[in-house]
Amino acid sequence: MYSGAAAAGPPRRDFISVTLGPEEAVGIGGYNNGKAWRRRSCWRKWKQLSRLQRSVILFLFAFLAVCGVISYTSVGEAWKSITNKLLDDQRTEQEIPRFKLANPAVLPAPQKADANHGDYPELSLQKPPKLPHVRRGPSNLQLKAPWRDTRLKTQYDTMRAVEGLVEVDKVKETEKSIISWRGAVIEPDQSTEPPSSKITEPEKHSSVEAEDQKEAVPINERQLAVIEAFRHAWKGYKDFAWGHDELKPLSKSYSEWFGLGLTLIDALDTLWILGLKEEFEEARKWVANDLIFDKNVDVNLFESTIRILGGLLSTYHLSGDSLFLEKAKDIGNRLMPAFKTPSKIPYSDVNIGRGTAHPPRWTSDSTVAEVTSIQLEFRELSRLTGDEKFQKAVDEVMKHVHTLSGKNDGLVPMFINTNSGQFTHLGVYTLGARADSYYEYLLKQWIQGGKKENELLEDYMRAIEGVKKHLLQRSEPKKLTFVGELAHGHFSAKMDHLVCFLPGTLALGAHNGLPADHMKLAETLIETCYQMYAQVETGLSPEIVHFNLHAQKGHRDVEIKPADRHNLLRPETVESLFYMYRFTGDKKYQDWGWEILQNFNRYTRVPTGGYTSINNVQNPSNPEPRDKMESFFLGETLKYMFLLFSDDIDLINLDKYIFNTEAHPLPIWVPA
Ligand code: DMJ
Repeated sequence: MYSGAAAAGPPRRDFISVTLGPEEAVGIGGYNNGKAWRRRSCWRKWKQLSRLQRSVILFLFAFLAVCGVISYTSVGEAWKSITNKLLDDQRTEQEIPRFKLANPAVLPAPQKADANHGDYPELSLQKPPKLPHVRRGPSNLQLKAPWRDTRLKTQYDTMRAVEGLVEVDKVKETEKSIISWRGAVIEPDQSTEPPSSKITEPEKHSSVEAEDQKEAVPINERQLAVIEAFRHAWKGYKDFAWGHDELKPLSKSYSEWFGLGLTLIDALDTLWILGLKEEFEEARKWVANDLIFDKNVDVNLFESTIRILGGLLSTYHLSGDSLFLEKAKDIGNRLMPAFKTPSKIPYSDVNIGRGTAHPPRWTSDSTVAEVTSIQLEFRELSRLTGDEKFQKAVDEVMKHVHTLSGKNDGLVPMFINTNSGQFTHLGVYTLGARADSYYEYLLKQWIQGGKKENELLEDYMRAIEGVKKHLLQRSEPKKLTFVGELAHGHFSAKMDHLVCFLPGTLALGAHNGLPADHMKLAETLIETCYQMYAQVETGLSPEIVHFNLHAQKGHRDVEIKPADRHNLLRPETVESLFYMYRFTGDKKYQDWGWEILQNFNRYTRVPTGGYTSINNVQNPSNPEPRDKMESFFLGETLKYMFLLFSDDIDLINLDKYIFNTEAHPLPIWVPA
């Protein structure tokens, strides 16, 4: 062992002993004599060689000399590059920031989250592979391309770290930009400060460069729990329902609605936002090779617009991959026959292979929410393609509905006739099924178009006044404000879970300059929506609740009828929680969402993959799984969860994007 003790002993010296002979010892003269002698004897030997022998020796000398010169040059080069690399590496290590998990969870990690989520290796910025098919985004976008956002890359890097997949790639000092796997050309992050604990108003940036310099916000534990849930759901879909519409997780099979891979398309932009690269790539391949719209199949205009057209458009915007725009154009064109009606109010169903459309078999009516909640998508399609026919068709519907009689202080009936263009079944008003997204799209179209289309705003403002006047009541005992229904002058204390989109929409309006009392109403309504979960045995909301208007001993605010006690994994409450957190920064909204996620994990998660709707939210010991995972669980519910838990306001910035009613973000044409 080489130790301090050895070093302290007498110094050990290695040496060679040389004995000098008398001739050498005398000095220089003796040495010179020997050299002259050796030279003479060599010359003699050379002369004794044949001419051939001399030529061979000379040739060998020449050859060795040439080799020597060549190898000197290449060794020199190699040496130079090694030296440079070492210098580069040193610089890189000093300059590349280390990502660390910040923002520890307030609540404990979910039961089923991966055990090692707490161990986050330090990692360096990596250089993900460049994908050949990914192109930069559309040239006619008025927005900063979303894929320049360093935050999206940070999420992907963090995911890779969690999976232990990160390879530490050294980034050359000269390399100023990095190509992310999303096709985004981005600048390396300058710093990785933990996110601020409060969501603040977005800063206004004068240039793209300024935005690229902004600090990245790491993914936190709750977001990781959402990613874990998503992957579990995706596993079920991939194993048992790949390319089909919906997963049946218990029977390990699938169901078809349109036969168009609905879950896969609905989930594309969620995959992107969650940073699930491999899954996105696989799904993208399916879209490229297997998504064929030329099929003799009837699809519902509204559902295929919000899920398929909306999903493809938003994925196009996020990825910049023109494949998705091509597919969006294809389905958009195939849906257009729906508008060929006497009134221009579209039919509910279209055969996308044959190019024919029709109303449901039993009526010539369409649903009001359906014909007025396809506008964001068709308008955006016109803007991207330059073909105004899409926008013209849907704008006409809105203009027509704007002028119709039969409204009650801005509240609309649930049906509209495709022949006459008039409302039918007058006198019933709800913000739930069949009318809900009419209200949502009034506001959202106004925002999408740069807040210029006054009729939309007028209709929205009037409708909210109508809600306040006719539909608001308070329950007992907790005095929760809820939105009921009106049927021929009679108030019903019934509220669909679907109505829980409203607090989020009201908050979005207030954020965009509408009256502050909209925000107040949003705050009271989101509390009610949360109670629709909290007051139920499983902590999950039923499809419909009835509120108690009179205090009764032992009764809660929320009553549930046997026919209404199912839960379809719907997103509306989580959606509103997301908006409320973004606009207030109040962490209670994140905590409520976290409770809901845990209850989904507790009662709807199927061990072999996927989540299922349940029949009975009131029975924790047997919630009666329904054996179906709706596509909006991946398209909406988990996406809004992920965004709710994020402290990064630029992760789908609400001043730049507007979510369609299926949670697919589309650009605001004139962003704030
Ligand atoms: C989704 O398809 C959309 O959110 C729609 O607006 C309402 N229904 C489901 C989710 O509940």
